[in-house]
Amino acid sequence: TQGQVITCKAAVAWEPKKPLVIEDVQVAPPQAGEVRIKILYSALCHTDGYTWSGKDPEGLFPCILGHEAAGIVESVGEGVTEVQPGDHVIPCYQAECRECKFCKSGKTNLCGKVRIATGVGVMINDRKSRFSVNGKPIYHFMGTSTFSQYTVVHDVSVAKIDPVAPLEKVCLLGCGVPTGLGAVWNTAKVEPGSTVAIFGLGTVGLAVAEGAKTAGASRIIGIDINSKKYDVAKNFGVTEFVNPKEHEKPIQEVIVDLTDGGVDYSFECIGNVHLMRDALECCHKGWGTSVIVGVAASGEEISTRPFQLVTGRVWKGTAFGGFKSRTQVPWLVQKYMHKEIKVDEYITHKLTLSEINKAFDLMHDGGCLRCVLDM
Ligand code: NAD
Ligand code: AHE
Ligand code: ZN
Repeated sequence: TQGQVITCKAAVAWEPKKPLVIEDVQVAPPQAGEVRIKILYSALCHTDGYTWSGKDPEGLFPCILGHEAAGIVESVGEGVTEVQPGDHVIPCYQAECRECKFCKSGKTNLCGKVRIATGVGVMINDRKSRFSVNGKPIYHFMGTSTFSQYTVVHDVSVAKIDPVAPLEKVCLLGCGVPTGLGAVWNTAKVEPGSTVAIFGLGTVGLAVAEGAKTAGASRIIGIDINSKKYDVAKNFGVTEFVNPKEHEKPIQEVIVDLTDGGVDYSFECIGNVHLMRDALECCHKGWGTSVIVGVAASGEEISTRPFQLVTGRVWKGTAFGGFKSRTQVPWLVQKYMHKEIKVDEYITHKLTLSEINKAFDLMHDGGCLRCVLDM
């Protein structure tokens, strides 16, 4: 197949909110600096649902969504040296070129090499897509497009992992789990004994809980409007549960009262700008830090009284938990293999690519954390 167009199945999002359609998609060979990957497993993340909803300013249609996956390299383009056919890999929506201003800064995990292309659904070389259906181009998504049996990504967006690792599990290390763990370890840098509040107990929020537990947090308060989340959340380290629906007072006041003036760290893992404000305002005066992890829709804006910051609270955000993707995803895989981080526990459902619309429906079901598609 090397050097040839591959025809395979992919879930195409033709229009926002319209059910995805399994199509025969033509996948062009990788060009210079590109890698074609046979995707074996792909999970769904809330961000796929967000873009599908039409609220993502970077969401272009028709496109192939998906960014939490694992697979095997099928072929590589000219000049690709770090991976070869047969390598087991995880595609990374946050690239790492190790050469750009961002990568060299030592201050961020964001990379500038291909971001302009991935934000508009094309490859950086020729600003074109490698996907088509009957000659009609289909946009890429987040530089990954993993809801396809084959995808083409930039070489700076490929993490080579231990071939022994089970791909049906470690696909989760492409987004949600690292995001939550890294928000705690890299962005907030939670210290032992800290108090933590987590808004939203989906996969990302639960991974924050797990990260906070391993960081030695003394209290981990989980906030969710779905009370069924508590039993699950306990297994990830949440020590107390607050359901805003069960309180008359604004939630930030409830948390402040519970914690003698506020928490040391809070994390918004929902994507709701009102809760982002609440998360900031439930932090302790003088030092409390709030990290925005959730993705809010186009046009939404955050607000608070500047006094909140004047009096020492800190507002931050995180992308992929601050992890340098190509360097640290293989390390996270090793941590999973050594049973130092959970992955299996986040997988509540398994379906096949042809059942992808059912998987999107499941995302709104309180009982679903991650649904892994067998491609
Ligand atoms: P999810 O839908 O599984 O979890 C969201 C949780 O929030 C659910 O448990 C839900 O019951 C709860 N919730 C909803 N409304 C609420 C409210 N008003 N008050 C309290 N709880 C409420 O989603 P997920 O996959 O865990 O992702 C969480 C967010 O993180 C999404 O916005 C996603 O786009 C974003 N995300 C960001 C990054 C990043 O790099 N920054 C990475 C992955 C995901
Ligand atoms: N296109 C969206 C931005 C969405 C967003 O913020 N994405 C996160 C990852 S979410 C993964 O589930 C991210 O990494 N952002 C940094 C980046 O470079 O995109 C919008 O709203 O415009
Ligand atoms: Zn995601």
